[in-house]
Amino acid sequence: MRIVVLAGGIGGARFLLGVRAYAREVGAEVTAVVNVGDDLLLHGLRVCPDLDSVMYTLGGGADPERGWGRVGESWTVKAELAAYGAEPTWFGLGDKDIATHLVRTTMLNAGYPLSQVTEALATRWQPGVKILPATDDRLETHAVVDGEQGQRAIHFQEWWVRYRADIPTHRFVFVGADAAKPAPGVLDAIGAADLVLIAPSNPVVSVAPVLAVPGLRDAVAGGPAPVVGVSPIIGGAPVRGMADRCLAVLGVECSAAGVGRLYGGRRDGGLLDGWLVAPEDAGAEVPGVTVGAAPLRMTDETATAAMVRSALELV
Ligand code: GDP
Ligand code: FO1
Ligand code: CA
Repeated sequence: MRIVVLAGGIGGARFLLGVRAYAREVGAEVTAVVNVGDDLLLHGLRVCPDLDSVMYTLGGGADPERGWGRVGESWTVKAELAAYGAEPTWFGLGDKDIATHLVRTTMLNAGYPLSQVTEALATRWQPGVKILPATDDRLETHAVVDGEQGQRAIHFQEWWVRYRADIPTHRFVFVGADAAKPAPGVLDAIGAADLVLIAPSNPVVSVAPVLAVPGLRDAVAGGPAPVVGVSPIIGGAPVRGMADRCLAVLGVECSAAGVGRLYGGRRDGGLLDGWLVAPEDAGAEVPGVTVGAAPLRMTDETATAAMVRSALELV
């Protein structure tokens, strides 16, 4: 059995722990197609928050409380940069994490595509699933906000970290998406999949930029495998993070049903065959989609693997 998971950062990473556990039980192969819209160039270094969240989490090196970066991190470089007055001061890189960005940036500068660099980094972490960036090309999420002279676009990280997603926002733009190609292996994995899962990741700024890569959405919607999504919204609120603010920008209700309808049923040109919601959201209706309810809190691998089994039962 082959399983493909569309994933962002922490929600994607924790879900993948359960998918991997399930896959080990049944002898399945897992490919994660991960968002790169959060990526940024900082102090000359290429930082890939969602790829790193997935790699560190599956490799046992993630900080469980913070939800991003390395466990047991130190911040000497961050303090030294601050002593120089180096901008931005609102985004900090940990010392251990910087080693990842140094290796990645060196390889990228030598001409290797991000997908190959990601594979090379993963030889250290042995994540047990194939981690693919959605694209090797530049694809950056920007938020269009009110500026002093009309609207302006700011990088997703400035919107998310500096402004905590709490400024008047008109829309999101996936800069570079039009010209991006799916990374090598992405379309093949989707075409050969027996099941495609949409992780309980942020639908607006984690999953949408993955689907914005030309050809990727069509490969999922028109592919042979059943597609099941898992709701990141429980009881009308995100489990963590600011998905509510992201959904508000799109005018989408922050509910399990709202996100399910945003993805839409395959029958109506959407993506989903099945949509898994939490017990408190049972009764949510998504036209053309089989909706099921199961506990959706990813407290440990066993609970998360049970979510995967419930997702499979829907199709
Ligand atoms: P990010 O890129 O690090 O922001 O992470 P993702 O986009 O992959 O995931 C963020 C989403 O994960 C948020 O909208 C959360 O609501 C969701 N999430 C986090 N923990 C859980 C959980 O235990 N269960 C469910 N269903 N969703 C979760
Ligand atoms: N999030 C923050 O809130 N503040 C930070 O200084 C910060 C630094 C950072 C460095 C590397 C990395 O991989 C992630 C980092 N994050 C930080 C998390 C990140 O901005 C977002 O949570 C994700 O991009 C949203 O998916
Ligand atoms: Ca993200």
